[in-house]
Amino acid sequence: MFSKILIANRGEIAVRILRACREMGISTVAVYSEADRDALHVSLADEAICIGSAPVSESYLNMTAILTAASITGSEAIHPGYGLLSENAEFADLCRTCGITFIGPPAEVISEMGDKDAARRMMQEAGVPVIPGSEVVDTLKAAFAAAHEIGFPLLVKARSGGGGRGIRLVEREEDFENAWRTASAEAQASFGDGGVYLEKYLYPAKHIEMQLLCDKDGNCVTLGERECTVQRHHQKLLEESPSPAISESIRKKMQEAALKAAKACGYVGAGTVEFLYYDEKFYFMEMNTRLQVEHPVTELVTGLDLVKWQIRIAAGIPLNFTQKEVIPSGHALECRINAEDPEHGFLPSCGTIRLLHIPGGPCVRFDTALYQGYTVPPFYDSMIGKLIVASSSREEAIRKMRTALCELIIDGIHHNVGLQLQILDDPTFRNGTYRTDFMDLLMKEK
Ligand code: MV4
Repeated sequence: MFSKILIANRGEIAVRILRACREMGISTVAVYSEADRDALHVSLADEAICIGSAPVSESYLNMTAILTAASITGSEAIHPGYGLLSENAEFADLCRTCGITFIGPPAEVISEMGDKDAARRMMQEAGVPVIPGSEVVDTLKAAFAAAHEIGFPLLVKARSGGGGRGIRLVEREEDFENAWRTASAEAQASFGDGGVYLEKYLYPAKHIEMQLLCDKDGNCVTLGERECTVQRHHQKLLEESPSPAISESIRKKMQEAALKAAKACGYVGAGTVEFLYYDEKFYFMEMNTRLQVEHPVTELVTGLDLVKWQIRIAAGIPLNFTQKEVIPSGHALECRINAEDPEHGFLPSCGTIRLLHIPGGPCVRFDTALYQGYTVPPFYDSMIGKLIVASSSREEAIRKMRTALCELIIDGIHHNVGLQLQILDDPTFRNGTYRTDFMDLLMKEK
């Protein structure tokens, strides 16, 4: 087992990983930018190294600075968290070259699943249903031919995109050429790869993802699904497990498909297979090769600590349970708390936390890096915490979440607690039939 781990991240996920390490008796190294000098993860770590200035390109994405910090502190492993370098195959490979364990899948798997076109092809060959679509279309002629076969509306998706980045909706044929050219140019600018492919737009649908845990001996288990359909501008707002919308037989088939996906790419570590559920069928969308923001939802219904299992697997320790022993129970909900101003187009809000009161009680968890007096900097993602609750039924969990949201106090910045309450109170959310058009419809009501 590792004696020292460097956490190459910030905010709530850095605190989350630090806690897991401390519980395992592993020393911790935090890295921070000049803007994060007063951040919670810096004070909680055993050691902390300033790796650059505020912009992520100068600090949290600075691979050389991070690897240097790992080297001078004698860290044996690096946990990348989510976002940032967590799905950067080059970084995973650099860690390997430096003899430092990257806590995640092999670089090759990150690279394969990061190529959304190759991933789709691999899944098709493995017998996993994929969304009707095309391979990369790099000429206008090929693009139009594929578009005519798929039909409209369709999505143009960037090969190197993912999680909502590099997606463009095309409703009509007359808009297609411009959309294809623009999407490709934006992909080239954003990802250094202009490759785009087409997918039939399945709408409205549900977004359901399956959590996987695979060790280095080839043992792979699924830990149940999470429903992540409540999204605004491709940013997840609320997640829950189990999904209120799928039957036991669909769940079993989705689990089998997720295991096929893991086997096909030789997955190791914690991973997530994202599906779209439409017209009572499910389709592979993409595979995330990192720990997800919403992992606590799975932790609360399975009782497993996913971060600790990531660390154990990276250290070569095999799973000590089988699929039959994974018996999710109860219902969990997560509401993402963002520092943004709903009265002004959800613009990011920063400032000093004057008063912070965190709700509690049975199965109420608030994952955050906030503390009273902390100043939220303007440089990073606007998510400042995740409120996660669990109870015996979905109705009870919704009631518990509502109570916790009403108790939560974050004075000093704008936030989206009001919007979360509106979501929870909506009849379509409450009856579980909400789909990908949910937020558009809800915002129209406002
Ligand atoms: C889709 C889709 C429908 N059809 N792809 C991909 C990234 C993720 N953030 C959303 N994604 C989707 N990809 C095809 N071919 C629907 C979604 C989707 C969604 C779309 C619009 C509004 C809300 C959404 C919530 C979840 C998934």
